[in-house]
Amino acid sequence: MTENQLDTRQENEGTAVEAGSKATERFAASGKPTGTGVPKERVSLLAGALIKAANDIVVEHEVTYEEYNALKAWLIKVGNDGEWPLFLDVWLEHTVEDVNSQDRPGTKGTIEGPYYVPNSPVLDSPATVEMRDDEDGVPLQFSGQFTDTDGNPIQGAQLEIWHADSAGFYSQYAPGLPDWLFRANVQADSEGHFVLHTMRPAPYQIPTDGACGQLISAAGWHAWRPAHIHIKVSAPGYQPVTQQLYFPGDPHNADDIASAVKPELMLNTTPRTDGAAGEEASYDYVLAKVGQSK
Ligand code: MBD
Ligand code: FE
Repeated sequence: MTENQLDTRQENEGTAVEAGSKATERFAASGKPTGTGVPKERVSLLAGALIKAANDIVVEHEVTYEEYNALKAWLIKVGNDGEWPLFLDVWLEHTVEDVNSQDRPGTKGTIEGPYYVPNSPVLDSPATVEMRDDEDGVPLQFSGQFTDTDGNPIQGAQLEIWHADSAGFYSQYAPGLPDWLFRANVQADSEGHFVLHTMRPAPYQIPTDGACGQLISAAGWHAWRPAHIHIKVSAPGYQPVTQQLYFPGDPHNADDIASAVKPELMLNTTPRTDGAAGEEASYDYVLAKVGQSK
């Protein structure tokens, strides 16, 4: 990116600190950080293991004082930039998700990431997500059906989606976008079918001007995620699934910075068969009952 392009991007998108502080606030308000439920024995075990792993790295790689102080300054910057949600969701959440979904039958999940917003507009299927009048990009008709693991249709299923626009920006995290742009909660019909009209999102670069971006450039990595649609599905009596769908052929499917791509999460698009503009794709959801495991 040239300096000019970087300036334009920051004007459109806001800064890492803006996006980071919103993600940090949102996490604080989400009800997730209660913490008090983790027993002392687990805290001691896990914090002890983490500290030991860090100490082992120092020994193995003979870490210098210059490197130690660079780490200290960087960790302070992660907090100042509000980028703990971004850092953790990019470099750690994928393993937490793998470990916690390994016994759940049905549709694969993947990470939630830092940009979910609850209480998006509730729309009955067939639905059209909020878009601007002059919205750029390729229209995408996304449909599917919810069944249980025996193939029976599920009633009362809903599908929350959120994704970036065709320039790679998320509403409520980049300035100047309508609050509910590309965010919706679609109610499937009584046979579990849903149809949703949206636009194909663009590949996404995590903010490059904050602490995470500093790490990426200091290490010579890249900041890209493949184009993806975030989805949370749920139905009464079933285990919810948080996932993302990706597009075959995206060069970043193979080197997602967040390590969140799985082969089961590819959305195969074809040109619309009814002559309408854009593409269509379908994806069926198989949900496990509460308590059901492999
Ligand atoms: C995203 O859109 C995302 O999905 C993740 C995991 C991290 C940063 C931005
Ligand atoms: Fe995302």
